[in-house]
Amino acid sequence: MTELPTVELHIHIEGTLEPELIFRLAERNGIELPYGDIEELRRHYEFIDLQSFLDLYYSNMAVLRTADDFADMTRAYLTRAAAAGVRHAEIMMDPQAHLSRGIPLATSVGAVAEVLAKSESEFGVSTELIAAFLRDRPAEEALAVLDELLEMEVPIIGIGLDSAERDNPPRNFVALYERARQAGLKCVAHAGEEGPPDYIREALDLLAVDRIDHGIRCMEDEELVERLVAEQVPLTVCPLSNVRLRAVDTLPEHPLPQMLQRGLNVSVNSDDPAYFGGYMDENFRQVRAAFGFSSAQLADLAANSVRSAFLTDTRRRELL
Ligand code: ES4
Ligand code: ZN
Repeated sequence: MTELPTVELHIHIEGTLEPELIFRLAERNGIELPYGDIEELRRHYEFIDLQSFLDLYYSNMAVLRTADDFADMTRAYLTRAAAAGVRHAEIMMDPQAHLSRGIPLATSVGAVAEVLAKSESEFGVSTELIAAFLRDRPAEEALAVLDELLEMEVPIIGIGLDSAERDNPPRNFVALYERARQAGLKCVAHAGEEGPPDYIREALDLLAVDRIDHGIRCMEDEELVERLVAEQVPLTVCPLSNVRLRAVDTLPEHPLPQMLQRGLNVSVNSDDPAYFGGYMDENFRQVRAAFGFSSAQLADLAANSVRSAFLTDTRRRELL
């Protein structure tokens, strides 16, 4: 079966690191993993909240050491994404998570960017790279890393904000977003995943973001929903992620149908597919099964992704 052509706006490249590749890279780099085999590692993929996932996500990154490791991870994602029907992907990565382990930006970001430069010709997936900053680390560190990225002239289209959301509000990163915007970068931020609706408001008012990653908790705040509808702010929703991190209890209870019904600009995305049970194809398969979306609703979701992407008009027309 050929997959529905899709555009992916919310994906962390480090979240595509599959257990098989973790073991292969560990062996290649002479790293002793705290798990005897893949099955033992997989037993740790039961999460109770965002933090319990982040602990494993950061711990597994220890196998990423060389430029080849980052390149192999990126190629594995592009191969899988192409098979899932993804035609354009805007990919986040966490440079600080590697820099803090002693991996230079030239190795981590450099290798990912080099593979992405050929993704359209080699995999049929056009791509953009977004440097995401860790909100549970100091804002000064984020600023210094952004400055270094700008000096390196790595081809990033924008910046993001991720990691532990609770008690790490967008207001801590005003200077970072000001500098990014001055440099001509697009701005996105995770907000309203675990954090309160007010963090979505802060990301809009204080960081002037172009998109909100997740944003599902807007549904608790009617005034905010009305604003998001009026301004057609893109919300990059990740259904399987929300279930696995227990932002919602079950997929049938996910607010996605209500969000579409209200006229919010929502898209479906995979977030960290190696951790949450599936790539774009599986996210679409499961939301179709749970909600029985009509072809008009599926077309709305697809159109929302295309219009919310950071694309040239030429490429946007090709994807519509
Ligand atoms: C993330 Cl699901 C999620 N939320 C926040 N930060 C993240 N980094 C990677 N995945
Ligand atoms: Zn995310």
